[in-house]
Amino acid sequence: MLAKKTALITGITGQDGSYLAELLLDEGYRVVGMTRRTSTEVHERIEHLVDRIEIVSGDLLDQSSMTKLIDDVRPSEVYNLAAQSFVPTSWSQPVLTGEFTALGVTRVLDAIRQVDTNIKFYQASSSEMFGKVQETPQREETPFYPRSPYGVAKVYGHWITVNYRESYDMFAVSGILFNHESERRGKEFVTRKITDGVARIALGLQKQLALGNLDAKRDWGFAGDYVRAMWLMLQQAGPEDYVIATGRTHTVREFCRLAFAAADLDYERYVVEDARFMRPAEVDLLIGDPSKAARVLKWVPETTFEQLIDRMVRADIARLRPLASV
Ligand code: NAP
Ligand code: G4F
Repeated sequence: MLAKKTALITGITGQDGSYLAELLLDEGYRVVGMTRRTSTEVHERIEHLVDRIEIVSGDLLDQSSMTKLIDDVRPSEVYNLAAQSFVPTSWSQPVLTGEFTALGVTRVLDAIRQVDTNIKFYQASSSEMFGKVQETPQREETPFYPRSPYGVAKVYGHWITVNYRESYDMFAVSGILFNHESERRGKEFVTRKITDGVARIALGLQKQLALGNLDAKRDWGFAGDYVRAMWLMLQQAGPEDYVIATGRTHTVREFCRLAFAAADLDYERYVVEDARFMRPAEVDLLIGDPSKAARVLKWVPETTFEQLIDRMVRADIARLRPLASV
């Protein structure tokens, strides 16, 4: 019998970490998740998995904890999902964002270099790196032009991954993922803010929904589909970078229209534009070209935009319904 492969996931408590842990357990892996020390241990997204995964303590800010952890766990694959991932926070905390989201990648890579260069590494890169887009649709070769400290940090994370691959012959890949969402998405991100708002308005718990730029366009997919692409990248014969996207783009306004319609509401009656949610520099349009992923990884997204919105609205209504009857 083949020995079980071990995967170490940084950021296991996040949206993607929870879906990736489910996928790797289904694939027969021993799954180890790194969490950072906090005074309260709320791991809502992985509560249903706690009996099947191992949780270890570490922090992307601390090199020695990362090296010791990799040495103790001896994973065959490392998925580096941990980051300060909310774009607006990267303007209010630019240095911390750089420490987590940029230098954090080097810390993980260097820990692997010191312990065992045969460990495979996945870096969670982002379509935010394309920023003020230089080409449409965006593909693996499209030049980067980041528009936020977060985007700049992710560009660093991308290139340090490429550099460790080329310097130390490591199996290190950068997955350039476009926006992916789910009912587990943080409520500060626009899709979940909208579906949570729709549910509250439908249940009489809220009257209005204040949003920023309704004209921004994103290529939105379902997180459950995207974590499969991460895994597939590490199962290939050689390390390469991939764009993961649906190839379709929609405005925030369109997301609103469909999400409110899913609860038989007209968004124009409830959505108000609020300058507080505008950004100092915006990414106006993202649309990815996932043809390399389709050709090499045989990856295609399974959930449509409409299905994604529908499942998110239904989940938020089900979650909030008990509050409405109090
Ligand atoms: P998320 O829900 O915000 O999760 C981020 C994770 O990082 C959380 O588990 C968080 O732990 C952890 N973390 C933050 N700082 C840390 C530190 N110093 N040490 C250890 N852990 C730390 O993000 P996500 O949506 O799952 O995204 C996963 C990754 O993909 C991120 O790197 C993100 O930037 C990138 N990405 C996301 C998308 C998307 O559309 N979702 C697209 C492209 C790229 P706590 O629970 O302790 O906060
Ligand atoms: O949902 P968002 O906050 O996601 P954003 O900035 O695209 O970043 C997400 O996707 C990236 C991949 O491209 C990830 F790397 C990153 O970690 C994160 O997961 O905003 C989407 C769009 C923006 O154009 C924003 O200006 O929605 C617009 N928007 C309009 N009103 C709003 C709001 N965004 C938020 N968060 N809140 C609003 O009220």
